[in-house]
Amino acid sequence: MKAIILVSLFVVGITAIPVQQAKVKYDNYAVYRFVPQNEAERENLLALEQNYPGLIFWKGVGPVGGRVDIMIPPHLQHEILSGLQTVMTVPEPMIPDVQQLIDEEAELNEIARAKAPRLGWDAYYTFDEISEWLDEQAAANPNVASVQTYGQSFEGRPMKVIKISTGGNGQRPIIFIDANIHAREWITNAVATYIINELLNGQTSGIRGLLNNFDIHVAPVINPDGYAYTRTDRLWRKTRSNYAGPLCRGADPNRNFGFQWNTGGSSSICSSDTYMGVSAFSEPETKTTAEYLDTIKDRVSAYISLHSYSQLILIPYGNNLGRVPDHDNHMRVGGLVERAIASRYGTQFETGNIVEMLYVASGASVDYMKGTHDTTLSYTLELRDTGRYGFILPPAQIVPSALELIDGLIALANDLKLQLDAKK
Ligand code: 0X9
Ligand code: ZN
Repeated sequence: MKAIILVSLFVVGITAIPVQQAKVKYDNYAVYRFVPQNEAERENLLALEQNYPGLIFWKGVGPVGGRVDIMIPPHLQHEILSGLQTVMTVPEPMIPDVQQLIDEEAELNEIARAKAPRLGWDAYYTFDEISEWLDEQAAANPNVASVQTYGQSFEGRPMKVIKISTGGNGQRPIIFIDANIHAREWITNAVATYIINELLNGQTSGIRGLLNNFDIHVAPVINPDGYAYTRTDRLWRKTRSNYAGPLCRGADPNRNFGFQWNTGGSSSICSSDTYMGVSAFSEPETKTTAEYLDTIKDRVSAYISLHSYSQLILIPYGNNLGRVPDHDNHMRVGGLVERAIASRYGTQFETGNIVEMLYVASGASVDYMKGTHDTTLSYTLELRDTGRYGFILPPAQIVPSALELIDGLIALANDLKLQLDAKK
């Protein structure tokens, strides 16, 4: 008996000690942008993407003429670049030292957080801080906001959505926003919480007017474990599960949704950044998010998935289904959103079908909503920038990114209201 207690104490003891993992460093890792001019160049890049695990593709290979951003570790730079030089033009690096950007971001974060330790928008905050802040917002606005924990991540973190409604007895159409499905895309959770704050506490009419016609549901971090892990590895993209075996961590949650899963643009190799997972909805994060969405499916009239970077408004589908039947309507509304976004600071976004604009990618949340639930408008928004900082967008750009996006959302919602009224 004594022995059993001792053993179990020992087990509890070791699991309870927080292990401080060494940070993954990217000293002298450089990001290069290639734009394949013909099929042969495109295939060369594709071969690198598929066969060279040491390279991290910030933007994967798409059509001829599309941008491909590759982060190359210092020890591979000579080999990769001299190889590519024989077949295509090799540009100067877009980001010469990724670690320098990460360090600068960390420093700016620290300064801003020392000034304003509560959640704000001059810095990026942790998963726990965001999660707690959501609960505080609901508690402070009990008549308009509620938080639902609809599931748990692989490592047991709460999957939370905040639901904002100013009336209508649960009958109003819903605009649903997901963010941070990709762990390293930090700007997306910051913009999502900014939107929530404007809806609940905003002083100007702005986005609050939308609440006369819509309920708005925001899930600001739908990949909690991945996001928490970006404090160790700033460029982590996937979840943190280990279903594929002890040596492989995580699947790409935006390749794991159960609509046309594994129909192109996702990898079956578990170490790949676009690993599809062992099966559709293998990841608790995608499974529980879809289960939540299924409960509100008939009311969701716009689904927006926030990503970065590239400044794109992407329309499903991401596989060979190609354009959605109402592609023209998505293009038209995308144009309105583009103009509204540009009206504030001139930031240029571009609208189009995902495969035509970017690359093939099956298993995304937006495809699930359009394909399974025929959601009226379903978009992936790739926020700022176009590559100067990429995923490591300085915190000073949080507020402008949020403000221009809010202009875009207002344009989208105003048009959506007219569409829904016309259908009545
Ligand atoms: O690859 C993705 O998942 C998204 N781009 S990102 O650089 N943020 O990773 C684009 C997803 C759009 N997908 C579909 N509509 N299928
Ligand atoms: Zn993304």
